[in-house]
Amino acid sequence: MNKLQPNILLIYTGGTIGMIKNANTGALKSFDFNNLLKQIPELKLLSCNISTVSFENPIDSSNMNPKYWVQIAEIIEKHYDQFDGFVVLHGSDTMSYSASALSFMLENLAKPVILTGSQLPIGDLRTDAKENLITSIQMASLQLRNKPLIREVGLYFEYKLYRGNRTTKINAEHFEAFESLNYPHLAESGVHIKINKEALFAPNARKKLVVHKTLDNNIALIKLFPGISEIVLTSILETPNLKGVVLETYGAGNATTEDWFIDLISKTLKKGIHVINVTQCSGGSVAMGQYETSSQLKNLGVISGKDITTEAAITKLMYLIGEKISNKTFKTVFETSLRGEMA
Ligand code: ASN
Repeated sequence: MNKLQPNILLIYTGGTIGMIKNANTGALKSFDFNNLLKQIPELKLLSCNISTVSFENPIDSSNMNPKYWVQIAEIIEKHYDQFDGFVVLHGSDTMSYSASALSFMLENLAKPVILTGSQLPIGDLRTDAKENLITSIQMASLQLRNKPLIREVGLYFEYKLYRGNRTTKINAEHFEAFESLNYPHLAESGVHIKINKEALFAPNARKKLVVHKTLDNNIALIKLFPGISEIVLTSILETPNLKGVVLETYGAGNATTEDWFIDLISKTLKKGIHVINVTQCSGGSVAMGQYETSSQLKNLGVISGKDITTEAAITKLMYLIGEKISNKTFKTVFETSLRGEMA
């Protein structure tokens, strides 16, 4: 390796970027990594040393789960000291969940971990994969006084680098597939790469990387809708061993004030199940107490997700329950921004 250049580890997990069409059915399925790399000889021209590691069986990211998140985190942990930056090739479908999960799992991260992928396979003539991959590697290689410039989990897609735990996949068709509505992008790639320095996360550089690997998935996600029935809601909230719920409410954190609903939430909280209020809106924040339709939730002790995305709320809940945070402090810890995921 050329020591004067940053060392970048490319981690291939799967996704459209490395898929090919099944000749008989026309459906896209994962392909092997070496073939993928052959498609981009330009990688050799970049001013960094690239090493690669691949999942043994690359996946469509719709098959993503916490076990794979642990695998990715362990690859990063194992190679953390030898590399200056990490680029994770990942399907776009659940990329925001993985970026959020990794942000919580990698405490005191002081190097870039950039997730990217594409909407069209790398072998396709009109592919968006090459730009996404090449610029992600360049962003992960950026240094300031011999130290990585980006020191957090990012997501790069279609000319923009976002804070990973602030993103949501918003489009299955457009190349611009992601949005970060409550936080500005970290960098933009045009003729030049422009870094939005004030938006970058500043970790405590004196602390060592701690990798958290226990995620508890005894949680549920409930999206309210006008007409949601007591019987459905009750059956979800009575799930054995349920420890937490992300409740997608309306607008600024509002919900029906019908007695059965309030009683059910109250009973759930009394059982020690954490209830997180997040908004169904793509942008904006929960502000319990702003309307009468959220005051009771606030008084009951429902946790405010503020302006967090559902993806970050789900993974933060898995992480904090996995960390066995006490019931006494859980609300305060959840309502604190740990990795820049909320205001
Ligand atoms: N189904 C694919 C995946 O998430 C979609 C993509 O990568 N664009 O793996």
